Amino acid sequence: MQKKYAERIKTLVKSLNSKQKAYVNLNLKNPQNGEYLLTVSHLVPSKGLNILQAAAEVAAESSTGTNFKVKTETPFSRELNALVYKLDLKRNLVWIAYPWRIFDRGGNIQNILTFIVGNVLGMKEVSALKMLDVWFPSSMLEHYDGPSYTLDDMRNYLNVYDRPILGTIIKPKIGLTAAEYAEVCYDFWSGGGDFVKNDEPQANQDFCEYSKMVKFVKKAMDKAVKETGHKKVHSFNVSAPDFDEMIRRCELIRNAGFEKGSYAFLIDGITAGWMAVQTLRRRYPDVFIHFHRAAHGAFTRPENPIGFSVLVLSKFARLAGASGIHTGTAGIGKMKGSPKEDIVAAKNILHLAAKGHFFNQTWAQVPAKDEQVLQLVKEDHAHHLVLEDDSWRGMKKCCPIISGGLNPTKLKPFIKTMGEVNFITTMGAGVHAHPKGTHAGAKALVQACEAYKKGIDINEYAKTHKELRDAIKFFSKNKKPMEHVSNTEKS
Ligand code: CAP
Ligand code: MG
Repeated sequence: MQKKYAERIKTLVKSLNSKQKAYVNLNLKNPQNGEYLLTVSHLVPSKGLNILQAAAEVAAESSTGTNFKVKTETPFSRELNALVYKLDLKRNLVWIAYPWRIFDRGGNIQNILTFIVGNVLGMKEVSALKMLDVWFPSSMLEHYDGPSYTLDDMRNYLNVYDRPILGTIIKPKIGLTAAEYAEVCYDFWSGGGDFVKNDEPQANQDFCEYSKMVKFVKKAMDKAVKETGHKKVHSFNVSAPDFDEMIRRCELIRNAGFEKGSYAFLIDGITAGWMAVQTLRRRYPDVFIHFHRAAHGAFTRPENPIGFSVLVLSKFARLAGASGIHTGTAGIGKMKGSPKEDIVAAKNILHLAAKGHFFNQTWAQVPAKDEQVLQLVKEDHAHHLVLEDDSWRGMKKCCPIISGGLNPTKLKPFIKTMGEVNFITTMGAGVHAHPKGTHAGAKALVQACEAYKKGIDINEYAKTHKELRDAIKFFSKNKKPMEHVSNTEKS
């Protein structure tokens, strides 16, 4: 079997033209030596090409090349070629190593994505090209921002440690006046909820003028904090037509009297773009940067043969410095998803090390095997001579934000699927469709969380908690038809 496979590989290599040969090295020594960003993609070649020829064309187009070998190449430029270094012919998988020095200096995520999932997604040479996993060497990580204000900071602010942060999105998605919007915020916070977010398209609409919305939310928050004795957070959507307007909205919030920690900046990272995400991270390291991923489906849906996975999107969000990104409900809510996709993504952005679909990623900035550096760090640890802060230890965590068709009856099933409580959950309809309204919806969510923490079955707990009882009755009776569709099923 091995022999036959080796023969097939040899034939494929022989089929390469001189240009393609420069983008293939199936004997690449130690691709994880720190020089390369590594990717693995599912690739189906278009008619007339075999998988290695198509992969070589992808490696060329996504690094130094184009469709013909050019006379202007130099020995140095050839050193920067991306290299196809591994194939799995059975599963149509290709591994490509990118010398990460080709990327714009200064930690630019937009530039990396323009290289590796830019033109190549439109190439004639492939009929399917989906990046499934990506691997960053430790040596690369220290050049990228990573998160600054994290879930831990939010937990400290809210004094909430042993459960998910309980949130909502104000619904209707759009159409409330600023005062009506703030009322709903108050109803949720006074019902015991921690976190409210603007919905992803909420901006500066004429019926809900931005500065008024901010002002009224502040009033609602102050009232709720006073009455409940608990801190609250509001995530304001600062996505805007241009950077100046985005910053204006941020400054408007920062000058509205909110205390540090009580507000987050939400950015529609796909439609507003990576520069917006990184601008917010760099300008406001003391604020939770909330990456909403509206439109990600164009790249990530499982039935979509062209694009990249939720894992790849989420890992780049952490690299860019998002404090949190939506990672999906593993199919428990209304959106397409599966534990294999959504939970793997959530774990990879939350922890210092995690298994991906193909790579084990550590986010430590000191290469584990680099004895000398580790020795230095040990000394520093003892004498604080070399490094001031401990960010060398690793890129800070990025918080999974779990949302989309959830309601109190789905909280425990999701926690069990996730296997931990380190996430923010935001339930829109799951709170505001409650038969007794938002305040009761918030109480039902809090009660569902209490039941989970006490290890009491939710139906048992509902016997003595009427808001939860009403929620169970309503959401169980009104199961959406799509909820019965198994989430791994191809749509
Ligand atoms: C959820 C939501 C979120 C989606 C985003 C919505 O509302 O506000 O934007 O969850 O999906 O507009 O649908 P509901 P994802 O709670 O009422 O469903 O988190 O998968 O990116
Ligand atoms: Mg939304």
